[in-house]
Amino acid sequence: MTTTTESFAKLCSSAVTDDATPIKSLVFKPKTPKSATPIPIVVIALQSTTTPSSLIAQLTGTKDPRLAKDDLIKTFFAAPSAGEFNLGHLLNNSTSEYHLLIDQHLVDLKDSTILKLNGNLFIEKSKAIEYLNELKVAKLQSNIDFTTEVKPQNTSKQQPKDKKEKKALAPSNATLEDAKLIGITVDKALDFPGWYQQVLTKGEMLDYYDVSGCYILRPTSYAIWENIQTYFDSKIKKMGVRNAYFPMFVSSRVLEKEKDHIEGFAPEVAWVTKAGSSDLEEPVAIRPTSETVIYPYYAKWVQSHRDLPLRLNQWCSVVRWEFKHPQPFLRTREFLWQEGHTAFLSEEEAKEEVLEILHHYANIYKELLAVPVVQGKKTEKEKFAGASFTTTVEGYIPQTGRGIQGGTSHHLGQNFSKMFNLSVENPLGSEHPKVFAYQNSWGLSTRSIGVMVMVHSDNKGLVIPPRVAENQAVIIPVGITKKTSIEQRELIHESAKEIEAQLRKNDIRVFGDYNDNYTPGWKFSQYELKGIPLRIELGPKDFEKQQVVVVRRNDSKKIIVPISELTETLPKIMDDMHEVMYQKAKDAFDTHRVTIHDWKDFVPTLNKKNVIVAPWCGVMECEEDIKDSSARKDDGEEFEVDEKAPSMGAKSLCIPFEQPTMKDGQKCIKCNRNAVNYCMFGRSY
Ligand code: 87F
Repeated sequence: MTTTTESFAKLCSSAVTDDATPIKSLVFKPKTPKSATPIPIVVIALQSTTTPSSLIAQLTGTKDPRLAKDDLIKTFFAAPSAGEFNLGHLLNNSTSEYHLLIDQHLVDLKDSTILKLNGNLFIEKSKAIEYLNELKVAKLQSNIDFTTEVKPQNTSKQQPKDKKEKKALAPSNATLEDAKLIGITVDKALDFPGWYQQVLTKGEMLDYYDVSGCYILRPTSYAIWENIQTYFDSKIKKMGVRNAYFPMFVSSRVLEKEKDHIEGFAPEVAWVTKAGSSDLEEPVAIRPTSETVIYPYYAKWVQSHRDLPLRLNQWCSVVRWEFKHPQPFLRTREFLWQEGHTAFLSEEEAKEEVLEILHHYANIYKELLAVPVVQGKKTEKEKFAGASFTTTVEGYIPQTGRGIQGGTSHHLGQNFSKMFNLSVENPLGSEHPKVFAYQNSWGLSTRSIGVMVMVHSDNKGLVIPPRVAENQAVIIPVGITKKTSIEQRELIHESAKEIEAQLRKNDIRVFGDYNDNYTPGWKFSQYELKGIPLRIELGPKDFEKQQVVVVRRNDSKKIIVPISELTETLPKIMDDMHEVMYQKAKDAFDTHRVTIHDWKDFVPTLNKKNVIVAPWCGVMECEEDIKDSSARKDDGEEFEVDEKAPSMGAKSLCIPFEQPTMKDGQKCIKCNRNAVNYCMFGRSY
């Protein structure tokens, strides 16, 4: 036995358990040219599950996979033979990739189920899943439904020629079998990045594009952005902010004006250097943010203190040519945002606005996206270099245990007004020195949509909070069979259409799906995948009782509602859903935001997917030390196996406005200095 399989053996027991569920571990080898190295396919399934190789081929995009012979299994996993191969041998391969497919029936078992492996080894299901999840080089696909029918290849030869044949291939016959292929095939808990990609693309939120780091926002996600816009736009207009639009191009001369602050960002600035085939005389930059575009005009427009405050906002896209791994919504080379830029005569007014805006940001997360955030101030190290201070809303992604910045509101003091000469005569008289304006800038982007998806969506697809969903409800006629008379069928369709019109009149965003070619079951899966908050089912029996069945996407709760009460009940159901979704997310954040006082607890706590609140001295070198010292996944007892993939260190996320009470003489979590406040630290996006 090798050392690695020994560590797997520790998870197992050899005590015979009579009612254990037997599982099989199979290795397949796809057909490859002789000169190529095959990528093996490992299938972990219940003994009772049939695992057709045609489906395995389709899922892995490989050709003709066959059960692998002993030599391949020896080479890849150092197992003595195919017959003796089990989960433990996967640890022997830490360098070359392989596919790993996990049976849905296995994932669906209770966590405490005891699984029987070959070699008379027994392991608890939860431990096995956790173990599989940690495997580094596996291309993991989980929740595989091995009963799924394999889709025929769509070659022109196979296209149905006449109407009769066409009908035979219509979805009402393929029904749920097809839905299973179209649905999410990756478990959120097992392969979070793979799950995120599937949820977004199959949910029709977004599509990939042929420029790396750029994505298409499809109507479903753009509608969410529009709802955020409508909400925030009305809030800032009430505050006296006006919208405007400035050009997207910045001359190098103007961009240079902000030299000190731009310096660190310079590598990310994208430039237009050509028109057609000829070089531009002077290249122009594409705005990464608009301070340098806007402030020269503020200086021009503000001539007297009566021209202040000047408060403008623009909705636009910006470009930052990131080189880090792009992630839809979270890190993209072009993204949509709003940027507010304001100038005041007094510092107090400006500072008041910074917090008011931050409060609106927190409410976009809480009241629209049902996502909890912590409000606070950035440390000197993490603030925007051009700001006198930066405030932020910080979110949390449970599956990765990482913090994520959700929006920032900066007080710029007089830093920019002095640079751009944005000044007015002193209202006290010309004998007094001129006053430079006090400025703020603030921004929130489409990243917020990514956070919302990561927090709420599940293995059935998107879960969109009702207040931002493009469509809040879908009406689906159900229970219509061959025996249902034409009259009855028409009555149900008409009633559904009436309900639709009535709800729409009351500003509920609803549509009906009356397509007879698809079964209700197929439609249910489709709208679950797309995250429509409510499904309204209307069948013959419901019609008789003048009621509908309302099903909530977030928790599958079913509620019977009299048709006459639907318009008043649906908003209440949606408010309750929102509350439940928010509370669930808040519980996750609250239980994973851990207050500690000893450095020895820092890394182990961090490694349990927590963010940390700890007393801190406020010294930048100490913050850097915390980041460096937490960079490796060392929980104090065991070092990470894969030295090449060290986990990132913890950054300071913010100094939360809501502070635990500080004990007299409390020391910093890391150094010997006295603590000045509690700071939230975490691995972050
Ligand atoms: C990337 C390239 C060039 C961030 C950049 O947060 C410049 C920058 O100035 C840059 N990335 N920033 C800071 C943006 C500050 C501020 N701007 C207005 C905001 C909110 C909206």
